[in-house]
Amino acid sequence: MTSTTIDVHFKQTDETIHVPVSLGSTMKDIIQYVSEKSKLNGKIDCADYYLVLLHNDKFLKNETTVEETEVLTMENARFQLREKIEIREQIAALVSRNSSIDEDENLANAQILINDKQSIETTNANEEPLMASSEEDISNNPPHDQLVTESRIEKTSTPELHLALSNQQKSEATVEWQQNDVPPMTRSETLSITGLCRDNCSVTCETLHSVDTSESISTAKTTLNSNISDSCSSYSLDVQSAQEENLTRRSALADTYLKVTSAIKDVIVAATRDPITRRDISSRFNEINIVLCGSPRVGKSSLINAICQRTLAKTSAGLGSCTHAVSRYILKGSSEKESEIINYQYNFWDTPGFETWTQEEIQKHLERIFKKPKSDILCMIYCASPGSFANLQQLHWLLDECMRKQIFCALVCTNKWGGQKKQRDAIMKDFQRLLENYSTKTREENGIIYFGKKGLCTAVNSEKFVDEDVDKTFEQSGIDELILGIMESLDDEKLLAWCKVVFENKSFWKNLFNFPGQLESLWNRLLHSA
Ligand SMILES: Nc1nc2c(ncn2[C@@H]2O[C@H](COP(=O)(O)OP(=O)(O)O)[C@@H](O)[C@H]2O)c(=O)[nH]1
Ligand SMILES: [Mg+2]
Repeated sequence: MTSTTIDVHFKQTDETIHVPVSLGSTMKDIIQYVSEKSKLNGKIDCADYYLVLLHNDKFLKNETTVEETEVLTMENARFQLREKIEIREQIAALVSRNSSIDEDENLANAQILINDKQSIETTNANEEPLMASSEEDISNNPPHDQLVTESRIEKTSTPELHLALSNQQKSEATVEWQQNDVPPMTRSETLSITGLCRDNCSVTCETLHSVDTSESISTAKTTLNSNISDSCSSYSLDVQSAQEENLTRRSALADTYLKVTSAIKDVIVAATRDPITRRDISSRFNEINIVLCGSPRVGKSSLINAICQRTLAKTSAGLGSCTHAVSRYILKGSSEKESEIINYQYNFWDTPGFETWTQEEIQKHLERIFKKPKSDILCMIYCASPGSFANLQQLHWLLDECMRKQIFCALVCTNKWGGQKKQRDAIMKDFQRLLENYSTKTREENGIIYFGKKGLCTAVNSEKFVDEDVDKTFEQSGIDELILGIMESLDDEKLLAWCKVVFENKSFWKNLFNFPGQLESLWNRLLHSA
């Protein structure tokens, strides 16, 4: 049997360890050897680490032998030992790469940056009765055109000057946004600064604001004036002479121009205290919606908490549900990339009122989410738990509506140990029967039953379940599989957004290595989309 030495770079300690191996040595043997010989003296949990072949970055399963890797026949082949959790960073890097290539404002742009400052906000139904009572909701809103907040910079310089601007800079030159979802505004004021720039850069900034922002408006005006004159006075270029200037001067002017654009944004941010308006002022912003349906107390909130590994929604242990109306739970944050702020927001629409919804109401509510500007519905998750009330006719309507809108549907039997097996089986049977209306069953793997790109169904236990009758404890189960199932089924442009939903779920990323087939396919898809 051939015996030789291979080099393994241990990323965490930045050491290279020479490992004696034979053809039959497994990756697990190598990991153990490196762990013992490294500075960490074997004080690591080998289960948290994995080996890759550096030249192709391929994840190697623990049982793989040296012979199977064919590493001994390669020249300068090197292994690297990495922490499993690092897969998140690698996916983040891929997503980030994707964003810099594709500047479109779509879901594929959602970024995962490690330093993201995530914040969680729970929107109480009382604070913002979104979707709760549509009639009332709509009548409280000002007419659509009254809510348009617009800022425009018009630049009428010579064509030569424009040539000095890159495409991105040009697109920055006109900043325009609309937002239809702000609370009623009481009066409007126009800030208009024209003729300050000698190159005919005229700036008009108009915003709607509430009464209590008048002070901010006045500060904002001053700031705007001073920002613009500061920026522009340093380049008091005449358009005529600008034509004769060299490229350096032109690009300096372009920089100034961008500074002005950014100053305008700052001013508008300062001019309103309304968080929604502030949020929407960002030049790049995406809202991603996940709709949760099912009767009250079936475990919708618990499931979302388990998926995100964050306490996004309150759960209730009492008789009544703690979410009486339709509520939105928000996961939001912002990332900074090349000094551009990219805001993102995930809305989880929790629908405890679903039980009473008619077909028209289902259509109306989904339509409203669907029509939110810069929004997309990532998927719909329907929950039913053994023994709980589930109206199949209603679920049928819901599925019809989702399919019409091409929304992926995950039907989940929650709290799977909470009832009898026959109840659980009956739910799963109903789910399958309904999904078969839209696609044939394509496969069944890891407890997930797939119906192509249309939907899936599965049973999970979102929280530890203690069965006191038999004194037995059931741990959380089926969550990683569900996350992966949705990941596998969503289109590439939605895949990145879903990765972000589960980005903080560190145990999921570690456990991903228990599903090597899925890990590989996920990685390949991400590489492909990047
Ligand atoms: N053991 C266990 N309890 C669950 C599970 N899902 C929900 N629960 C419990 O069921 C109750 C209702 O859950 P909740 O998520 O608030 O339901 P919602 O009204 O549909 O959002 C809470 O006491 C949860 O702790 C589960 O999968 N396993
Ligand atoms: Mg809830």
